[in-house]
Amino acid sequence: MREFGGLQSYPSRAKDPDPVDYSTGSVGIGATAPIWGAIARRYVDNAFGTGGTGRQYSLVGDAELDEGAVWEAVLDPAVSQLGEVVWIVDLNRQSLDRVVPNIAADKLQRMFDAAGWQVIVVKYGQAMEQLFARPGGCAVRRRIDEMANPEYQRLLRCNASELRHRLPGAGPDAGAIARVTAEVDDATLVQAIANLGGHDLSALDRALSTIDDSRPTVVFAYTVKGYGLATHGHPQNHSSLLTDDQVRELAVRLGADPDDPWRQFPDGSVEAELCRNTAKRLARSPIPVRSAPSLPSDIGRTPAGMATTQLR
Ligand SMILES: Cc1ncc(C[n+]2csc(CCOP(=O)(O)OP(=O)(O)O)c2C)c(N)n1
Ligand SMILES: [Mg+2]
Repeated sequence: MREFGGLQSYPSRAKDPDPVDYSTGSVGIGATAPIWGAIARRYVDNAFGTGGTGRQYSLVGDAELDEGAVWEAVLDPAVSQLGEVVWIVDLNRQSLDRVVPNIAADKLQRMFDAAGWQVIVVKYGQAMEQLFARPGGCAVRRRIDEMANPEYQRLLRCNASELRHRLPGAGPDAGAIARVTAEVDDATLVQAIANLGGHDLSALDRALSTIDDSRPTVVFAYTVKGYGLATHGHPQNHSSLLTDDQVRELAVRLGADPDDPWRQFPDGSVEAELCRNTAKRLARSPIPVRSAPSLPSDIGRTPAGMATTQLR
């Protein structure tokens, strides 16, 4: 896909088919680059009055928060003044090749809060909330809230009967939880367990509408890595490819044709209209490719002898 000019592994202003606002790379860069963008915009606005307006969004991985550059930025007093900065943390409990045993989301949230950021948490989606709203459902919520990451992650790979076996656990609420899981049908149970807030567009929409632009904002959006794919939630699913059979199964589920994967929505359909309007909204003027300035290979000052500040 990359070689054919498709989406790159990292957003790239030079290589992506559609213009992107920031080229990123290693973890940490995408979090902090828009902060520099916000500072630069303010400078341009102060100096020339042409900086424009608008938010600076970053999508940040939860394991990306391990990067030192992230915390240098969060602690910087100037950053707490940048109300246009919004980070959305994709909280999938997974890093490159493992389920992070203790992501301590509440500790992270307190650290942002202490640095003057607005903290918004989007934890559960509607299907999960409906499960919690059933009689006895608060016991299910408590159990999931208190569960360690690896145990929750294991539930994502279970069918309904395995869920009914594992979910009650061994605590005092086991009976109540078993009763709730007995009352819902298989498909509802399996779907509800993986229904985290980051996959619920209306929950995300509500969260984004509460952003207060007077200070930077971080949205902790709980998700499942590889949501909707056969590999979802699997600890080794980073960059993993689907088998041909899995692609066919996915295509059937999406109403797509695996032999014609690039087929567009029919002209005039609601979907085609939505795509067209979105493309229009996101369009950017093309970025001119400039040739690199030539650099001298010799600056005429060949060092001779040795000089050091470290020796007497
Ligand atoms: C500076 C740096 N260190 C290490 C890596 C290797 N690396 C690639 S992805 C990744 C973890 C990604 O986890 P997360 O940010 O949670 O994103 P997810 O894959 O869960 O979406 C790491 C450590 C990197 N790309 N950059
Ligand atoms: Mg992650």
